Amino acid sequence: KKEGLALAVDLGASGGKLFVGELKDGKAEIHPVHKFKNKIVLAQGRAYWDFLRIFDEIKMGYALAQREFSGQITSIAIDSWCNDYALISEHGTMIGTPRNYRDSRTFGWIERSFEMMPQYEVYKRTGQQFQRFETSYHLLAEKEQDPDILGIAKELIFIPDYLSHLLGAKKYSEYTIASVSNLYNLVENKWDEDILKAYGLPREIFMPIVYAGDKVGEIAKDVTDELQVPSAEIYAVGSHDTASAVVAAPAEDDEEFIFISSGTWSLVGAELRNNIMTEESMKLGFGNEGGVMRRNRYICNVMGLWIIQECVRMWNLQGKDYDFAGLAEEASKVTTCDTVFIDPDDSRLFEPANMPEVVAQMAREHGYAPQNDFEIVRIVTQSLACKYRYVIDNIEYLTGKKFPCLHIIGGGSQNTFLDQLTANYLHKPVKAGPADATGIGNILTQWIGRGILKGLKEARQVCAASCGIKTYQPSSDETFEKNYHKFLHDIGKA
Ligand code: LRH
Repeated sequence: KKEGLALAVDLGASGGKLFVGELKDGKAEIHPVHKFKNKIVLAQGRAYWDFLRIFDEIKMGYALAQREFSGQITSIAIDSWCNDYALISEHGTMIGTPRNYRDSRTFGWIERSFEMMPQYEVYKRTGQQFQRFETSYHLLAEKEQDPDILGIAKELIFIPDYLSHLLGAKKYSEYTIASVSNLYNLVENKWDEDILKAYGLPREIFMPIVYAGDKVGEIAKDVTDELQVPSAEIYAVGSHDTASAVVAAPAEDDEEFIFISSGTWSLVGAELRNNIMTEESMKLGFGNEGGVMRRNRYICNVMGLWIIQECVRMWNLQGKDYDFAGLAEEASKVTTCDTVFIDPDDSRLFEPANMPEVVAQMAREHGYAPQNDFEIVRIVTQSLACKYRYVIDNIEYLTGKKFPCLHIIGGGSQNTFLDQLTANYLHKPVKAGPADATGIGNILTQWIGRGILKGLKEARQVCAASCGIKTYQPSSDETFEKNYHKFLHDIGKA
């Protein structure tokens, strides 16, 4: 009998992945067992998730995994993007279909909320970045636009926690995902009653908190009967995918380090022991996200590979057949526009759109008309690398620390062109990998919860010993520094 087989369900905005983890001689063997696509579903201008299909894929993946591993998987945990939630009626039915965090209903709500409670008053409590897709703004919009729905809701459960509940777990909010709702008081470690009161939101719908590593239930009989496979224990891990990913950052020790969790978003941050909740930190756009084992992820969201994903979606609708690796390769050969930059965090890039045209328009505003698709990818990629440098300079300034290298984890770490450009602009070595950091972090956390690993330090040692990490050395070419200053000038930060 195999010991410790754990199944991770990792849901991202563009797809879900299931992995079985096996611990052998101090190394983690990670077996991908199921994969499916995920996307925004637009209906009458509203943006949703195809929620029940996601649940069904999880069930099918669980059955496949149990069959492949002869019914020996003994634990499962789910993580996903953050912010989005299901509302539950008094008798336990989901009300409606969960919205996608990019839904346009939150437009304007950041500013409107400051009239209910001033910005720094909120920051001193929640420590979060102010981004329009946060739970607080969705709830404010929901209350105004759909008061009946919030009126009958008895419970609010975040997406991964609700999926766990549908499998058989109790109802809860895991700490890392609660912490990024902008409604959770990080200092007092509880839902912030004053913010909820100021916003006119009901306190009763928010769930009790559990922590990553806690056992929260087991797969229910209706599910095992349907699937005809054995049950397994359900664990809470960092329900917020970024929290799980950072568990698998193969930092050499468990000291503080900088990272980019790179996927649809680029989460540029540092794992710290303390929170930084000063006004300056707020103004520079940093948030403090609750981490696994109560670490702090000091983070700034950069728009990330979403921009390229949206370009690819549009190009493929036009009948082109691009893949990410091929595009990055072609973009790396472009020599015509290496000093053309856009601000990847321009608000025009947030919602689904004809992205190649939006990027081209932004480039034209800086005096350059892109000639082809590869130039568009080149401009986005080098702008991302520069934005990373800008954020990391700010982290070093605000923490007063110098970090020797940068870890890039997540699917985006496979973009070798972006990895190398980041090293060049940052003048630091980049350690890229693991690509499946979130799934691996999810599994490592289950092992901590089950007492198989002692804690984060051991988890990271296992991860570093198991995953091939690729190092990119910075170039000594001085034009990168010169171009970086052009970037700062172009985005108005010079
Ligand atoms: C990444 C992520 C990120 C959030 C965003 C909404 O998947 O969880 O940390 O800010 O989705």
